[in-house]
Amino acid sequence: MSQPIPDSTNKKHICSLCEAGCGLNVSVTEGSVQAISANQEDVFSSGHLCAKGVSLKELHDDPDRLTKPLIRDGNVLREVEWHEAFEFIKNRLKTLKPQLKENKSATAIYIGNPAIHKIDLLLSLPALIPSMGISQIYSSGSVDILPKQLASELMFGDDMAIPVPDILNCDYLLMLGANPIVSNGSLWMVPKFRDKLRAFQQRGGQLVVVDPRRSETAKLANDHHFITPGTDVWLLSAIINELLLLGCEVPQSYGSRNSEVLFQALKGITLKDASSYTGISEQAMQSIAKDLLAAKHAAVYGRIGTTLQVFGTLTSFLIEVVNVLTGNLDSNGGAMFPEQVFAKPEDPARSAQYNRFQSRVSGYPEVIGQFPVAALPEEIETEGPGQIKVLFCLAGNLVVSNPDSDRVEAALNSLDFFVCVDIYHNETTKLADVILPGSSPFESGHYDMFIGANGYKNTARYSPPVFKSKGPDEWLINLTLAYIAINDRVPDDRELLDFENSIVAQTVAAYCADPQGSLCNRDSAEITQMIGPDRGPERLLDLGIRYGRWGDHFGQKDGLTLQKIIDEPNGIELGAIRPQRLAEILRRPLDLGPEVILVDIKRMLDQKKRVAAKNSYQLIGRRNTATNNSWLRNLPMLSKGRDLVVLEMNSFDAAQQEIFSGDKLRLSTKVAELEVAVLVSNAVAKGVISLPFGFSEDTKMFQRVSKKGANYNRLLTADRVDALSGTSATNGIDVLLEKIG
Ligand SMILES: Nc1nc2c(c(=O)[nH]1)N[C@H]1C(S)=C(S)[C@@H](COP(=O)(O)OP(=O)(O)OC[C@H]3O[C@@H](n4cnc5c(=O)[nH]c(N)nc54)[C@H](O)[C@@H]3O)O[C@H]1N2
Ligand SMILES: Nc1nc2c(c(=O)[nH]1)N[C@H]1C(S)=C(S)[C@@H](COP(=O)(O)OP(=O)(O)OC[C@H]3O[C@@H](n4cnc5c(=O)[nH]c(N)nc54)[C@H](O)[C@@H]3O)O[C@H]1N2
Ligand code: SF4
Ligand SMILES: [Mo]
Repeated sequence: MSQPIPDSTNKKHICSLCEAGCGLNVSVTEGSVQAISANQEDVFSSGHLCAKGVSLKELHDDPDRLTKPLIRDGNVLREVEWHEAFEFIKNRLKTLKPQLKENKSATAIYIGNPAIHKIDLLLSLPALIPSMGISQIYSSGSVDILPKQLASELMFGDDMAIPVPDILNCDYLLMLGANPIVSNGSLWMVPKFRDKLRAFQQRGGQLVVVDPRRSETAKLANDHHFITPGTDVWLLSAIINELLLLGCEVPQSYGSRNSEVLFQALKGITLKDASSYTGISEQAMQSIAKDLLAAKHAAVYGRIGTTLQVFGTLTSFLIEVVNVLTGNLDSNGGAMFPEQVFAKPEDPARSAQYNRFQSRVSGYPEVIGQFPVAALPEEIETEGPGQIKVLFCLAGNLVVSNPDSDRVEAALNSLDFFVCVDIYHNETTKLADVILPGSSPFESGHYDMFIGANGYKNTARYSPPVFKSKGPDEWLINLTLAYIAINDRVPDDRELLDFENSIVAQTVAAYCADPQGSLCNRDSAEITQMIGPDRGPERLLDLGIRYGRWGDHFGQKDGLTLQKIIDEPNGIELGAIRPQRLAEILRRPLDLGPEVILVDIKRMLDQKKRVAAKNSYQLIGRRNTATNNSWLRNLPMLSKGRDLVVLEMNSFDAAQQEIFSGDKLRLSTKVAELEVAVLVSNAVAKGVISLPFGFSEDTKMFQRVSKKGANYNRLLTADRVDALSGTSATNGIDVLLEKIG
C-alpha cells in the first residue's frame, strides 16, 4: 500500500509464519518494534503465541534480512538500487526473448511456502504467470499438500475441499502422521491446540495417534501406536474392512458412487496382512474400528506423515473414506468443511484438474495445473524442446526443502537466468542471478486465504502493515516483473499504476462474467470504482470478500467488505463450522472408487514387504518449535544454544550396535552421506530413525550464527514419490547407518 502509515504505540498484527495465524499485539515506538505479545481478544487465536511469533521482532530487525536487491557480477552478488536490478532483469529477459519464443516451455516458477501466507505474492500470481510466459508451475505443494488436494479433487471434484476435524464437538479423533503440538496444525488451523485437546479429553474425548515416532502430540494422546513408515494404507484398509464386517454401510444421504468397487478392491486385505505391514497388532486395529463406530462423533485426520510418503494420495483418500463410511464426513463433531470468506469465480467448464498434461522427461501427471518438484531437476538438466532455462523462485529454498539437494543445486547453477524473490541470502538464493528482497512480515497486510478454508471455526481477519515497506512491496515487485516481461521496459510510477489498474479491472470483469456468481449482470466498471482501498493486493482481496458467501455483493446485501474487517482489529466471528455442506461442495457425485485409486490399490497389493538390509533404517522427518521449514535458523532468540539437528534412534537398535547418545553417526544413501549426532530414545519405533529437515552445513552467508546441521533432503533421490501425485516421499527412506565416533 502506498500511503504512509502513522506510528502508534500499539498495533494489531496477524503472524504469517504458520497456519495457526495468531493475532499479535505489536508495540512500536519511533518506527521500531519494542515488544510482541499475544492478542487475547483475537477471535481466532484467542491469545495463542509461540516462540517463533515472538521472534518476529528479531526477524524484522535482522541484519541478515535483505533490504537491497543483489545482482550477479561474475562470481559475486552485488548490492544495487531497485531500478538497476529491474534494468538488469529487463536486459537479460530481452536477450533471452528469441530463445524463449522458440522454446515455449522454458520459463518456470517455484512458489514457496511463505508465498501461501502473503497476499502480496499470492494475489499477484495470476498477473505474473501469464505475463512472464511461465508454462511450468512448481510449488511447495508437491513437498506438502498435493496428495490431499488430489484426493479431494478425485472424491469431491474440488481440490480445496479438505475437511477438518470438529475438535470442539468430536468424541474420538484418530490422527495419522501429524504433530500439531509442534506444528500448530496444518490444513487444520487450530491455534491453542494444547488447550483444545485438554478440553476435548476432559469431556471424555479420545485422541489416538498413529506415528512411527512418539511425537509431542502422541505423548498427550490417550493412545499411541507406532507404525512402520509408509504403511498407513494397510491400516486404513484393515479399518475399512473391519467397519464393513461390523455392518457399516455408506449412508445413502451422501449419494456416493463406486463404493462397491472400492470395497471389492480392498476385500482381500486381512487384519493379519495389515498387521504384518504396519507393525500394529490385529487387536489394536480392531479396537480402532470399533471405537470409531461406537463414538457419537468421530473423525480421522492425517497430515505430513501421510502425504510425504509413497502412498500419499491413497492414504489421504482412504482417510476420507473412513469418515464417509462412519457417517462422520460433513457431520457435526466429525470432519467438516469450513466456509471461506474470500472467493473466486467458478469456471463452469472446469474438468478434473489432474493428468491433463504430463511432464516432459518422466511423464509426471499434472495436479491442479502444477508439476511436482520431483520433476524440476530433470526438466532443467535434460536438453531438448521444453528444457527449463529461466526460473523464478518466490519465497522458496529449493536446495534445502526439496529432495536430491545436491542435484537441485547443480541444476539451478546451470540455468540461463535465475531470479529469486526472498528475504535471505541462503543456500538457494546464493545461486541466483538476481535476488529481489521481499518485505518483512510487518511490512505487508495480512489476510490468510487458507485459514478461511481450513480453520477450526469460521472467522474473517485482516491486519494492515505495521510499517511501510522501504522498497517496493512484493505486490509491486511482481507487477513490475510482469510489466517488464510484456513491455521490455521498466515502468515508471504512472505506468505501473495504470498496469495495476488494468489488472484490477480485468479481474473484476472475470468476476462479473461468472454466470453463477454474485456479480453476474453487474457493471464491472462500477464495481471497479467501488473497490477499496487505493492500491495494493487489498483491492483484489476486497473484491473476493465482497463477492463471496459472506460478502455484501457490492451493495446487494448487508455483508462483509474488507473495510468492515479492517474496522474490527480482533477479527469477525462467523460461527462454528457447519455440517451438511456437501451438496454445495460436490462438483460431481461423491466418488469412492475413481479408476486411479483402484489402480493404486493394486500397486499397494503388489508392494513387497520391506526386508531391512544390515544396518539399514527407515528415516523419517520432524519439525521443531524453533525453526520454520528451511528458515529462522539465524535468530538468536530461537537459537538458545540448543542442538536441534539430532538423530533420534530407538534404544533397542542402539544397544545392538553399541551406539550411545552423543555418538557421531554417518547416514548414507546412494546419493549422499551425512554426519549427525545421535540421541538414543524410545520415542521412535524400532528400525526407524528421525531427523529434522530444513537445515544445512552451509551457513556462511549469514552474519549471525545460524544453526548448522545436516541437510536431510540430500539423502533423497527425486524419483521417490507418491505415484499418483508425484509428491516427494521424504519419509520412510532406507538409510545405511554407521558409527564414526
Ligand atoms: N524432508 C522433508 N522435506 C520437507 C518437508 C518435510 O516434512 N520433510 N516439508 C515440506 C513442506 S511441508 C514445505 S511447506 C516445504 C517448504 O519449503 P519452501 O517452499 O522452501 O519454504 P520455506 O522453507 O518455508 O521458505 C522458503 C524461503 O522463503 C523465504 N521467505 C520467508 N519469508 C518470506 C517472505 O515474506 N517473502 C519472501 N519473498 N521470501 C520469504 C525464506 O528465506 C526461504 O528462503 O518444505 C518441504 N520439505
Ligand atoms: N514449529 C514449526 N511449525 C510448523 C512448521 C515448522 O517447520 N516448524 N512447518 C509448517 C508447515 S509448512 C507444515 S506443512 C506443517 C506440518 O504439520 P504436521 O503435519 O503436523 O508436521 P510434522 O510435525 O512434520 O508431523 C508429521 C508427523 O508424521 C510422522 N510420520 C512420518 N512418517 C510417517 C508415516 O509414514 N506414517 C505416519 N502415520 N506418520 C508418519 C512424523 O513422525 C511426525 O510426527 O507444520 C507447519 N508448522
Ligand atoms: S503458532 Fe504459528 S502463527 Fe502462531 S505465533 Fe507461532 S508461528 Fe506465528
Ligand atoms: Mo508445508
